[in-house]
Amino acid sequence: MSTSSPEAFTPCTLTYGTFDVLHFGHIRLLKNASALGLPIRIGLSTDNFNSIKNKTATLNYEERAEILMNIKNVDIVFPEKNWEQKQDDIKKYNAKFLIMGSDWEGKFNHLSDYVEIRYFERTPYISSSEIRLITG
Ligand code: C2G
Repeated sequence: MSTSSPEAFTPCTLTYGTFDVLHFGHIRLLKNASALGLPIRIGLSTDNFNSIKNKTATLNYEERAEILMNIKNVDIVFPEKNWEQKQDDIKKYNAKFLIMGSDWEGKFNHLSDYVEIRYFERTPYISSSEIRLITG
């Protein structure tokens, strides 16, 4: 698959996140993404962007990317370095859908001229920070 020009990318479903200590909440979101029938491309928060988001991750970018690249239907993981890159990413990766969990409800509606936005129910009672607490 050549990546020289944006239209070379097949249509996809795009999502973003830290995806630290991958758990079934993340997996359910990615399953919902798969159900849209297109390959999944993930803007993965860099370690630097996580600090901007006041988030600490147990795993570094490379480790989190390696895990995601081995999830069914995920064909590209690329760095999420800032909040503003999404519009360019939508064009570059030929995104038909942008999906996020419901904790982001409405936050990306300003992109709805470029892509179909879907918010999926966030899985309650599970989060990376809770797992970190339990596993110490
Ligand atoms: N998620 C979920 N259920 C959970 C935990 C997370 O559905 N129990 C979803 C979130 O809603 C998000 C995705 O999984 O869509 C990744 O979650 P995080 O890694 O917590 O992502 P976040 O730090 O919120 O980064 O530009 C957007 C940001 O990069 C999102």
